[in-house]
Amino acid sequence: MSTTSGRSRSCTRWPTGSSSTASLLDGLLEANPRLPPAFWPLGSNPNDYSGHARNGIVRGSVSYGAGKRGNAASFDGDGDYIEIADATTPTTKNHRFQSTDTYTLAAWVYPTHTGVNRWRGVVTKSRDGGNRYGIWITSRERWAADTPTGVLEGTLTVVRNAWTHVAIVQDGRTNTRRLYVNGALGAIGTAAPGDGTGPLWIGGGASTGFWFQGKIDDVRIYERALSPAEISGL
Ligand SMILES: [Ca+2]
Repeated sequence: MSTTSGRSRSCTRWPTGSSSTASLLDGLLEANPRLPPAFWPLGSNPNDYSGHARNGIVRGSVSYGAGKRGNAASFDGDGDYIEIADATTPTTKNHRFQSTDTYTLAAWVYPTHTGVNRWRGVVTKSRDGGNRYGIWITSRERWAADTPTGVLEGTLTVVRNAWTHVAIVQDGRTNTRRLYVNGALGAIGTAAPGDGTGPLWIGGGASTGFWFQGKIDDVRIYERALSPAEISGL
């Protein structure tokens, strides 16, 4: 490991994880260096390992324990979450998207308590202001992609105490937005704007109080549409 500051960061890997995960990330970074993903492996901290310094801040108390890819972040459902501030500089990814933009938001999720007439935010961007997007568990206990123009809700009931992979894929070129649950298409709708300037939250909808209870692992944002095969490999 280099002892010099700055460039030594390139040697840093996420605390725990599989080699296949590393290969997928590295390939994407090389394929599209201008628009790489954001990546929160949540092994022991809320840091972004994509190289874009989108490190999170823990609000309340978040613990780390056995997850899907190494460790995961654990939330008690009572107001604890990770906050990633909206970026304001042009050289830092801001994670704001227009309806004509293409992106993928993906995470592994292990709910220990679900909606039961109450929505729960899993990974949500700018929920409190502007055009939002994000992964939610709805009050009907279903996985969903929420936007200001409508909710894309799957039909499968959320399974508690089990890992489920959830991904939202928006393709601005085809004006579509898809929800994938464990790699399978769960719902499809039209693309929506998600350019609000509020923070990204892992573990809740912040001031809405729709806290997530359980574990979240391996949160990623890509600025391209991952294929179903790629999603299944996350
Ligand atoms: Ca992890």
